[in-house]
Amino acid sequence: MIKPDAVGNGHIGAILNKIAEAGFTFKALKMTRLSQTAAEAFYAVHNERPFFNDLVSFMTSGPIVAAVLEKDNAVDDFRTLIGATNPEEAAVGTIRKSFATSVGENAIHGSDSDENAAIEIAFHFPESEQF
Ligand code: 3AN
Repeated sequence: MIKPDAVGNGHIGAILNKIAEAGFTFKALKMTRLSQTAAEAFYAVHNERPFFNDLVSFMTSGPIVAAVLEKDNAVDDFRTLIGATNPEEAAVGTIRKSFATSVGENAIHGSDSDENAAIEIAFHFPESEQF
């Protein structure tokens, strides 16, 4: 997901271009806005964390871009491409270093395992929108 901060700051095109240049293929893509219920469900794993309410509020604050990406070693390679959760710690050239403003508003989300990727793909896209 490209998060509301990066969408609002006009970075959709630049971020999609970086993803494509890194060798990922787009299997699904859409702009949408998460409801409160959807954001709470998506981040349910974090619901005991102190930042949960801020995270849900931020993720529902504007549109996001959801994508399904394909590549060998996609999960690890995408997490390398996006960089550390805190943009101050993210490596130069990563998406978060280039486009994120803070640890809470960090421009982009990537699945952390193949198993969670499958869950998150189904969360955003019916089979008819996956190619
Ligand atoms: P990542 O997105 O790098 O996998 P997670 O899964 O630990 O990081 O956290 C999910 C999201 O929760 C982050 N993308 C960020 O928006 C938010 N978040 C994580 N840690 C913090 C924190 N210490 N303060 C505020 N928000 C945070």
